Amino acid sequence: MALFTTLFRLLFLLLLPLFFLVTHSHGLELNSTNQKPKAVYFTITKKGPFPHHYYMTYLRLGTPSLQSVNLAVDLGGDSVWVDCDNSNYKNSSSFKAVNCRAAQCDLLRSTACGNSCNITTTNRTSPPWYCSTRACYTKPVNPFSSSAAAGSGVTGVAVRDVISIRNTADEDLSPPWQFVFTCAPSSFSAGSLPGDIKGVVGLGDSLASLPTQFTHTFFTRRRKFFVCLPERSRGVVIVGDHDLNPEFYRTFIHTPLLRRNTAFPYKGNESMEYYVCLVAIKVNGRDVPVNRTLTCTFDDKGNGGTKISTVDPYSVLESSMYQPFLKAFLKELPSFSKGAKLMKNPVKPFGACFTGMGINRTGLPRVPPIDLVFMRTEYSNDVTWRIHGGNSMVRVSGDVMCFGFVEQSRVIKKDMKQPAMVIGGYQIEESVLEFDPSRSKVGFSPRLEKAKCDDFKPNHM
Ligand SMILES: *[C@@H]1O[C@H](CO)[C@@H](O)[C@H](O)[C@H]1NC(C)=O
Ligand SMILES: *[C@@H]1O[C@H](CO)[C@@H](O)[C@H](O)[C@H]1NC(C)=O
Ligand SMILES: *[C@@H]1O[C@H](CO)[C@@H](O)[C@H](O)[C@H]1NC(C)=O
Ligand SMILES: *[C@@H]1O[C@H](CO)[C@@H](O)[C@H](O)[C@H]1NC(C)=O
Ligand SMILES: *[C@@H]1O[C@H](CO)[C@@H](O)[C@H](O)[C@H]1NC(C)=O
Ligand SMILES: *[C@@H]1O[C@H](CO)[C@@H](O)[C@H](O)[C@H]1NC(C)=O
Ligand SMILES: CC(=O)N[C@H]1CO[C@H](CO)[C@@H](O)[C@@H]1O
Repeated sequence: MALFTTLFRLLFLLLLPLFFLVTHSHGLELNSTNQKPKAVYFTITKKGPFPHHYYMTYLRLGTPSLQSVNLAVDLGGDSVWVDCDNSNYKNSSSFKAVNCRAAQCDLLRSTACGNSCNITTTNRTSPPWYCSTRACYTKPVNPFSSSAAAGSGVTGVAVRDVISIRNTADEDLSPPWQFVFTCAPSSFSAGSLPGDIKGVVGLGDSLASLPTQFTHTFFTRRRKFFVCLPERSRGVVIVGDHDLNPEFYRTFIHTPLLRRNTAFPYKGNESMEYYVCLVAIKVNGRDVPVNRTLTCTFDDKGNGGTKISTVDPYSVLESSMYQPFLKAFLKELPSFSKGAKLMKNPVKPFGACFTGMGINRTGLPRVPPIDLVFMRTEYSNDVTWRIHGGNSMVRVSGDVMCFGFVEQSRVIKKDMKQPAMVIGGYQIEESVLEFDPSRSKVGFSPRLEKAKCDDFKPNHM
């Protein structure tokens, strides 16, 4: 069974370039082959009020004019979905429904096949504009919904349409490229999406995620992408073979990806998310107990491991690790920031907040450095990634700063697999993360010196 699944996946990966090749030659003009970039570039902005910030990008889709749709970035998301009832992306003339017998339908892990032209709901009297008589029904993940996968039944229809993309020099790349995603009805998001977000861009380790689709569009072998989440200005997702300045690249640490699907080798149990193995935490160089059974392995329900997430605004630790971690931080703090006073009632969702925190000349809080130690790769010892004040402390208001890590029991997510630790968005802001699922590893840069993902462009670093 396991072997079968692996073969199945492999076969898809091998055939994938063919599907995209076919769609290109189908009524679309290829301008010239050297239009094929080595890497494509999407901007990320940070949105939302404290404490529920999120990271947004936009895709430009459809015809007659490309419509810009704001979407949340979900690092572990398995595909891309758009609210096609209630967004700028509407009534596109270049849209094609993916036939439920087509291989692209399998990419989106279709749940059913049927006629979506006679579906009317309480809020809709006419068929959806993206209806199809042989619709490929899909059930994408809505990470903002409190219930996993928004219940049962039909949730979306797989479609294909043109997308505009840019290279790392921020130039539009002709010709219009084809992209496969899910059109979900408004009822799917049902008010769960923050701000003016109209869907989700998944960057997961899956066949239909944004990085995978573009990798195959450009026929590069290696599935690889970089993410830099912004603290304030602009961040980036770069998909493709992006050559970094070797000097900068030497500052990266690398650790293997943990595969949840090795524990659960059945279709449907595979992890599209990115997990790593955290072997130790150090505060100011002193060890905090970490239970590796929790942070590096999965139990028979799939709970455990250390997940990297762009949907969780802050890092989350299982209680048995959080408490000693916080204690160690409080113990070391006075030697960095004498005037810091612990507040009686911390601001939710945090466990400890302070007034009178010292600030150094660069405006960063003076706090003990936190080291996350990850499992070694084949070629190195265990690797250490350091978190400084800019990523460990959250300024809540005026003089109030909070320890930017959250205890797990305070966070409730129904029906979701519960990692032992989540490395959340705030902690990875202004660092470059490299995801290389084809070599099964993740890289972390230190926090960028001028603290600007904005500068993360080719030949600039
Ligand atoms: C093809 O590319 C050339 C040069 O890059 C450009 O001038 C031209 O407008 C493009 N044609 C189309 C149809 O996109
Ligand atoms: C959608 O486009 C079709 C033609 O492509 C047009 O007949 C129809 O009126 C449009 N519907 C809306 C709601 O704009
Ligand atoms: C839609 O129409 C098809 C064919 O007429 C029918 O088999 C199917 O049950 C209908 N679906 C719904 C939801 O009404
Ligand atoms: C239907 O519309 C009402 C009001 O416009 C809204 O409150 C409700 O959530 C919608 N229901 C669905 C399933 O979208
Ligand atoms: C680590 O966690 C596992 C799973 O919860 C537990 O069985 C084990 O006793 C823990 N080990 C330590 C040293 O706390
Ligand atoms: C300020 O503190 C950060 C760590 O919080 C450190 O990386 C940086 O070098 C410090 N800057 C100065 C000027 O002391
Ligand atoms: C742990 C878990 O989720 N196991 C599921 C893996 O997938 C099979 C088939 O879909 C289910 O039967 C298991 O319950």
